[in-house]
Amino acid sequence: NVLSDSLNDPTFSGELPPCVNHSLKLGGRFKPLMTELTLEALSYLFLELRPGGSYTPDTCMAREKTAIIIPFRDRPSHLHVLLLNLIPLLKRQNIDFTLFVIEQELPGPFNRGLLHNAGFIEASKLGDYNCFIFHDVDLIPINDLNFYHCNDNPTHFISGLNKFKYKLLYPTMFGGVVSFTDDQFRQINGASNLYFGWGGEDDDLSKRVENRGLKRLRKYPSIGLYDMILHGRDSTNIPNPTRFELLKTTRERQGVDGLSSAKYSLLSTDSLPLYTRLRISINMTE
Ligand code: UDH
Repeated sequence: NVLSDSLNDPTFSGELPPCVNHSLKLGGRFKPLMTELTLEALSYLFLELRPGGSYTPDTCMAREKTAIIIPFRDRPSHLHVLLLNLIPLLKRQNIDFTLFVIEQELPGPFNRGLLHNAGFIEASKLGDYNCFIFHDVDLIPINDLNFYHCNDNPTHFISGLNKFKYKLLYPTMFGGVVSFTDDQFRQINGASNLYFGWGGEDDDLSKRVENRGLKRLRKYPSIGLYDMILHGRDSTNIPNPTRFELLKTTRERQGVDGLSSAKYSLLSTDSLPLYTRLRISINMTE
């Protein structure tokens, strides 16, 4: 059969069978490992990743090519815990993925929306990804039946957080971990670039999906479970006082504020053992 030929014959050049969802490797809910390992120790654990943090299943053909985009600044311990849990889960699910950590340089308030856009643009220059999963660094998935796939509509991966007793605060929530195909993200003109500081940009994204006639899908309550690494507010990410005003104009801005207008400088691209590190600077006055 095709599978055993492909495994045993080094000259085999036929196509691998498609990866299927119901893999024996999946166990459902699991207890995450909260140990903070160094990046070096982690890289020894995951030697099968290619430089830049890419992985391709070798016994089947993944259904899509996925870029995991992690907006980041100064949270190394969270990143290491995420890598320790997320990489094995993605491998068990037979995902063809690359991990991108998009990092905003100081000074200036954090801008998560603009990091989404910059991550999407820069990752697209480096590979032909057709699925993008935007993933906060402090959210650890705890059920491996929560497939890191794109769907026919943008999808919110979180149905419950430990912080809210494994529920959500409100039904239109669309932050933390969300997936878009390449087309879906372009169709909504990406995320807003105007939210500096904490809050609002995820609600703006939620409205942008709705405004363009797309649906927001959500994982089943027993599947989309995450443990958030509890933390305080970052000093460079204080609540944005203009967020409520901005949210009133989402529809009017959507065509001109987004992927099409994202302005940033790419400072460096580093192919590290477990991820591609993209450093950018944002000029708040531009
Ligand atoms: N992020 C960083 N560094 C920062 C700010 C944000 O990496 O300095 C990224 C990171 O991926 C994070 C995401 O942006 O997961 C979202 O930011 P957040 O974790 O601050 O947002 P969240 O709503 O946190 O999860 C709420 C702050 C809790 C304060 C509780 C006070 N009682």
